Amino acid sequence: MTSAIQELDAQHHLHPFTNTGSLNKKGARVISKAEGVYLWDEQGNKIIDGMAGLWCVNLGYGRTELADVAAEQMRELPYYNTFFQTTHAPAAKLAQAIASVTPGDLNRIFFAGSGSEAIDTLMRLARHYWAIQGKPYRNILIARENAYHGSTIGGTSLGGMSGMHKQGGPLVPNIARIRQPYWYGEGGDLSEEEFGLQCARALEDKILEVGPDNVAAFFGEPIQGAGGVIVPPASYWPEIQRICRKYDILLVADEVICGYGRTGNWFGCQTFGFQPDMISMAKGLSSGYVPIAAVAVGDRVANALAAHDEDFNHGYTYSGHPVAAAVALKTIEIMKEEGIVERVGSDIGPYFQKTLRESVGDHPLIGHIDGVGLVAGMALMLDKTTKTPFPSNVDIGTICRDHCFNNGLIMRATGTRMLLSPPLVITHAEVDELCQKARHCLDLTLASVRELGVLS
Ligand code: PXG
Repeated sequence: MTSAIQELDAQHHLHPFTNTGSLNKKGARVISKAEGVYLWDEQGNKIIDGMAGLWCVNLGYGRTELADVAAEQMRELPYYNTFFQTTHAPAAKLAQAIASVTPGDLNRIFFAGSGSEAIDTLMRLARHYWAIQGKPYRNILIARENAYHGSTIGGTSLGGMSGMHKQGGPLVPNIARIRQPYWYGEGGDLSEEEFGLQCARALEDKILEVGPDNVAAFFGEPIQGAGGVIVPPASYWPEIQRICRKYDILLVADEVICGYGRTGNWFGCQTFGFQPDMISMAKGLSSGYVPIAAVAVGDRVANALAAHDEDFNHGYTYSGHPVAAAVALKTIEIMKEEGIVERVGSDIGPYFQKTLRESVGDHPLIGHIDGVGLVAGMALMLDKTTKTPFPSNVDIGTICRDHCFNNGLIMRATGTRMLLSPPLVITHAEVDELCQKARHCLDLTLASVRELGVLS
């Protein structure tokens, strides 16, 4: 039986990253309301949201302060643009608030509506920077395999998702890619530290291959999120930074998931010990309550733009949208007042990592757990002792994800990895509940796999 909402949805709604025909046959899950770290579906089932929406609802659901500032701003000034030498208080104040939390000299803020738009901005900005240095040939962008940088044509081209590259091309030219630093999956016999250095040195090899004088920038997520929560070895990012500096290449961090406290610092680059020239941010910037994203630019690029007597011909109708900016400003204020980032770094983050490992680390399906702060990725293995993966005809991630949803837990599956990224306000008791549910759903997954005859 499908509900009236499911019917409308099946008739008229095209969903992102979805097989439309197959979804329409079974009907989409309808989420009706939310509070704190919980969601309720149309049937009244209560579900703990282990993914903070889509890595974004960091302050949890039901924050009336955010609703109130949105309503006030809509009454006062619902829209005005920031083109044509105009500004307004929410955009200017938010730019200052962002600069107050970004590390180093990342003090100039450009606004966008989504992470993908922020990435497109950074791609254009990196190339434009070199063009105004008189080096337009420095236009190759280097990124990583299995990176996710959004789904506009720019983000798709920069990202390293083969399933996306196959569709809607041709892609943006002059993008090169290097391997990802996935130690558990690809590290072989190397120590974590050695593997991290080896992966970083792949950047140097690529720079030398394409010619150092042709490279504009290196882009990377501090932790690859959608790629499966790939946490790089500690040796990785400092070496990447060293190589970028050696060849005078811009270092760009995509902080769309890691930014705003997820890893226990305001930004992922602080957790991994490097200082980017530019960063992107979205999601946690407004705790997902309104669409807004931004790019923070360091002195090197900001000063070059200021010194160059020409417009940068780039911008969006909703760049610095006043309602979105007011909500983001309030989000940052709440994060500061409630000490959210410090709590992730020193209390709930370590508690989550420890409890998750104690709850599921010894489970027969869990080969390895990666994670820091309030984000984790778990590798599902057919045989963890011999590191044997599941055969490709067994969609183990989807089996596990469906058990989770049917048992009151949202966990995201990406390939054979299960991901968690709960709201940053989650309590200790809620972490316990989440981890117990994860264990239970892994048991159900194991039973399903046995029924399929894949495991005895
Ligand atoms: N960069 C990173 C690192 C992201 O994670 C984007 C850019 C693009 O942001 P927008 O706002 O344009 O979506 C993202 C988005 C998933 C999933 O399934 C992850 C994202 C988006 C949708 C799904 O894990 N991340």
